[in-house]
Amino acid sequence: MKGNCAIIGAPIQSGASRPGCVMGPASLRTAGLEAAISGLGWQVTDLGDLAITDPQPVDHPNDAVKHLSETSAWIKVVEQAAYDVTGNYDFPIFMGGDHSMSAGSVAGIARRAAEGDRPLFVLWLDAHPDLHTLETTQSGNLHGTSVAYFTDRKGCEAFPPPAAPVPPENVCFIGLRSVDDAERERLASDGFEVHDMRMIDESGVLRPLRGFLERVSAANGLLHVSLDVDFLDPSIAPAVGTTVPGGATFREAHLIMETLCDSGLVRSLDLVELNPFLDERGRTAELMTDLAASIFGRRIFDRPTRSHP
Ligand code: NNH
Ligand code: MN
Ligand code: MN
Ligand code: MN
Repeated sequence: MKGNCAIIGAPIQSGASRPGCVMGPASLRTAGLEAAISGLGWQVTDLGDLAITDPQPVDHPNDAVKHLSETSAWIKVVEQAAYDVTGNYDFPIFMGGDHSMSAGSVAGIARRAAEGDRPLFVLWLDAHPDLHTLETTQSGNLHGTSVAYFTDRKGCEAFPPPAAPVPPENVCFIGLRSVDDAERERLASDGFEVHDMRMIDESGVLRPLRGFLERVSAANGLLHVSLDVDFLDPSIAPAVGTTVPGGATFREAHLIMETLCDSGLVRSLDLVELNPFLDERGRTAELMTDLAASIFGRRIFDRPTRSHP
């Protein structure tokens, strides 16, 4: 047995512009996530779906902000679940739900990591940096605020206070290609590690990823990976409300997952933004499941191999 994995659903869609992410966990289960990972030698427990009860009304002066009470309530529930599950399992997978889920999952994992005196690092695989605050968001879609929230919360005070903010230097973005002005400023000034799609075109995915993994390893850090469907090119992953052309290819995405697996540093994973209402015959759910399997050890061959005599 390679370890204990928990899968846990957070059917939240209040942070996204288009409804449908509520079906994300069900779609990943239908695609066979549990069997894919248990087939690789892990013991997998499906903890079911989280739910919110009775969201408290929360207001904000920025009138653009949408569904604040509901999203705040979700962040609180997911944070507590992430804190609990990281105490009992080697490797939890959080199934979204839109990306506001990760405000809670990262905050809860960070609370756990701080107790164990290990620095938490976050790999954010996304077309977007999700660095808006409640003050700067123009769309009002709160899935665009998760990273701002768990790194310092300034401007996100309407959300529950995070116990242990993640330092921006510990967050690495790969795949960016849609960045708003307010986010651009923070990316330039706050010390995040940033690899946009042009850099991936120029260097490939391995060079930036390996550099980041070396930093995680040198710091004896724990690594959380947050995979937004729109990190992937829309031609292979249509099931997301915010497709952006020019995303990661099938092999770039798998190579990242395979390299993450080899590193042995990853302790938790978010699969977010899957909107099954927009999918084509389940192909995006299957791809997200296969990418998760790659992080858990699925590979074409066991290494080392010799392709030439
Ligand atoms: N930056 C945009 C906004 O705040 C888009 C955010 N949408 C995402 N993020 N899908 O991953 O509205
Ligand atoms: Mn996102
Ligand atoms: Mn995105
Ligand atoms: Mn998105």
